[in-house]
Amino acid sequence: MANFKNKVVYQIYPKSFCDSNGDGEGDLKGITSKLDYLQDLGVELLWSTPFFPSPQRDNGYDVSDYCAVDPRFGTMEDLEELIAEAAKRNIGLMFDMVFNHTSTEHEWFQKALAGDEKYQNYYIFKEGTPDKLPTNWVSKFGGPAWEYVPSLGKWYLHLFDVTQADLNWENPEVREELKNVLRFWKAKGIQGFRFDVVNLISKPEIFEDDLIGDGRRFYTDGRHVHEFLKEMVRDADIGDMVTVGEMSSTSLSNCVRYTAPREKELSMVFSFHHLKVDYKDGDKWSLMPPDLMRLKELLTTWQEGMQAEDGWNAVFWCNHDQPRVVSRFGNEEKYWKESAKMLAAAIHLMRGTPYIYQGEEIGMTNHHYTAIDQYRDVESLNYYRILMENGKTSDEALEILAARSRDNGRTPMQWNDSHATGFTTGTPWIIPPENYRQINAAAQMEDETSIRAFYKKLIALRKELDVISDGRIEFLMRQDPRVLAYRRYTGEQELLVLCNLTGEDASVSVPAGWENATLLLHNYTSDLTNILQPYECVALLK
Ligand code: TEU
Repeated sequence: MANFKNKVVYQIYPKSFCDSNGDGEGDLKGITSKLDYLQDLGVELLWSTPFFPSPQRDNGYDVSDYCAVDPRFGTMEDLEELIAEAAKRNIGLMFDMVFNHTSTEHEWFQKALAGDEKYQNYYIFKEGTPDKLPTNWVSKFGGPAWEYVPSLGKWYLHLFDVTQADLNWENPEVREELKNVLRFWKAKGIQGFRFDVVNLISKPEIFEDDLIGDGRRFYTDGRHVHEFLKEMVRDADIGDMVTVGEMSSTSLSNCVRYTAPREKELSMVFSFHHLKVDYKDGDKWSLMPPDLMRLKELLTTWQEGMQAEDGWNAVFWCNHDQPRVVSRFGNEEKYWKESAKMLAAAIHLMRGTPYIYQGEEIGMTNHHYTAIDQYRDVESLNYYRILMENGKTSDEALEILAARSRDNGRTPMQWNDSHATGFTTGTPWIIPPENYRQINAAAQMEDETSIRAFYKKLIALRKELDVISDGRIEFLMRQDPRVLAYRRYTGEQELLVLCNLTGEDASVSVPAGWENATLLLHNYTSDLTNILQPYECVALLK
């Protein structure tokens, strides 16, 4: 099995990473041109979100051809060059497999629409009349999860956008098609795959109304999901690759099964419970300050729960669907540097494989847009309308979007302080935050105290110290609402990590036996005392 415990994965959102041809959108050649930057950082795996042909309703998560490159991102030759150039730098690629649904522009769906029953059976069609939805399930992007096709007299299921039709995994032909996609990309010499919302693939036998929720309990971690994953990994022969499943609203017990080596399913999983601690009543569109105690509890439960059963977490704060962590759980003004470093240390020293999302390593912040025409994301645009329909004013809806929009994570990578952050010579497809003149990669490259230098150190330490990549974990100071504290240990080494999650001083007592330990990492230059300063973090080794 591939070693993914001592590596750090860097996530690239190609559209916003680097534009090589001046059309305002990032592309594959742009990524290749930045490989030296990534090698210098020390990351050994790159996960790129989709660059396959797509109408781009959901920025590439609506795939119309799984085995080709969208011309807007380049050519197959560009991709092969990227793979080869990355390999020279000891960097492996992971591609994003969006197998829960296809774009409605996909050839399969088009054939289904034209009346071909073979292909209708690739999707989830239900006979009916336009006045009666098959079930009351709600789409993740708002509105009903079904769309009526008058020419067929049938509804089709779409858990996401209306242009993202859910595939019918119960059909063995569908599973075979998808295995062929994996075989195709594996043969190109990539190292791994990320599977989009892969715990939603197995739908129930009977489709019924959800009287207590939005329908997710009927298809999340569904009845055949473990079987389907096992079969896919075995038949496509990807058991030796690095695989990560994105698990929507999942449970710990399922994630143990997805990742425990004996199950032969996936290397690791993303779960999102810790990124909902600022959702009021669990609603993403209802603002509340983060509940730090809840955050600690969730991190503890998942770290310890996965460890007990030999499961493996992907550990992360940011991706292309999330607001920037320094704006969210840190302080992007007064303690920008300190809080960004503390948040990095908090997860990079945990048990699991850390993921860095482009720009996180330089402390990129939310964008703070003030007008709806600055937004691009289909979810944000839908919810702006829904929030207003539900009685919010435009200003209130914009305040919510500014905190919660997925576009916060999709602004151009801030390379330098020149035109459009150095991301493009043209007009960027989405407006960069104004702070790129201060916050950019160029400014941090030579600065040993930068956030980037701190990330670089964390990545290097994971390669050097088994206690970080492979040690056990035990949480300390569990009742303290301010300090996240844990101990990692192997037979030979021990690591103590203390992180002040707040913008206020917090007293700690360093546990007995640590007085003479080595100071491995610290985000303040002053001496360590038993008062942790705002967002102070420290790692001690013995
Ligand atoms: O996201 C899955 C998903 O459900 C969320 O992260 C979603 O964006 C959020 O819960 C809505 O509030 C994956 C991809 O990461 C995302 O970009 C795609 O839009 C989605 O699947 C559909 O493919």
